[in-house]
Amino acid sequence: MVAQIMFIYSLNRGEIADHYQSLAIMIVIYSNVNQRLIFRVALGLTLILTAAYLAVLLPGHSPFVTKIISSVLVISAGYLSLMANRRMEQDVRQIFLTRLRDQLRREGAEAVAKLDALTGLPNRRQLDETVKKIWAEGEGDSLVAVVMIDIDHFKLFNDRYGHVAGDTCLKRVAGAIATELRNMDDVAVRYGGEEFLVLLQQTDQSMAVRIAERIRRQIEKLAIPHELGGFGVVTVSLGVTAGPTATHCITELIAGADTALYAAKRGGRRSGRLS
Ligand code: GH3
Ligand code: MG
Ligand code: MG
Repeated sequence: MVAQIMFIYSLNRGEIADHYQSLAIMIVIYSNVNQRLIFRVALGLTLILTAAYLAVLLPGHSPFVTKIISSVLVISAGYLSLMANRRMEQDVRQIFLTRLRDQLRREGAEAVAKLDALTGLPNRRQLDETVKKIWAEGEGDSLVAVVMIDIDHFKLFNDRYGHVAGDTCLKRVAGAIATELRNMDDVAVRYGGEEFLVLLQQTDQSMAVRIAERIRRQIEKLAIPHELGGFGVVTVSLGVTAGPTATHCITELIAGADTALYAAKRGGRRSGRLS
């Protein structure tokens, strides 16, 4: 368009031709501001348009003063619209970065809110989400097992060794539980104070019992001293239930595992640890 304008200018000897620079200015503003070309492209285009304009204007027929004024106007329009283009590009980048940072912060905060602060295990909020997903995706043919784990005589442990040692014990027990989970889909959750829940997918009762026994032995192997616990080291009692998602909701499975757990507790914590 600038080439066309300058071509017409070179043919037109009338006074009106001296004002053609206003059209070139509009084209430069349009490409730099309205089209929002990326800065490098806008800069290159502005240089080419300005050079083309000046190449025709300066040797042309207009009076000297007109040439100076037109040149200054076109160059100023190019410079100012390029500055506007650059500012807009920076603003867009800034908005993008701010949004990205906010999103990452939000996602980070959400992830942290689903973790237990002491043990680093997922908490009940995360459990609720996982449960919703399993029951929604299972379409009735999924087999799920729940293992409830409760540290034996933990109150006595706190009384004997103090709360800080109690916290350390909880962390170590949580770590032992987590390391015993082999399947990516299995989840270990800190369910309450000294209670943990393990959710096993596509696992039947006998398999769940074997996994629970593995967890129990692993915790015993930690050999955390517990003088008042009755066994010399920290032990846990466990309860297991399994069932298809089609006929069991999570509340039923947890209630079943809980009943089994308390039967194990009543059974003396040693002999009936698994039910
Ligand atoms: P049982 O063998 O029947 O399970 O007895 P218990 O003493 O383990 O059970 P009880 O429910 O009487 O006591 C649980 C204790 O767990 C009491 C509470 O102070 C302790 N506890 C709960 N959460 C935490 C925690 O975050 N840190 C520490 N150090 N102790 C905790
Ligand atoms: Mg308890
Ligand atoms: Mg307990």
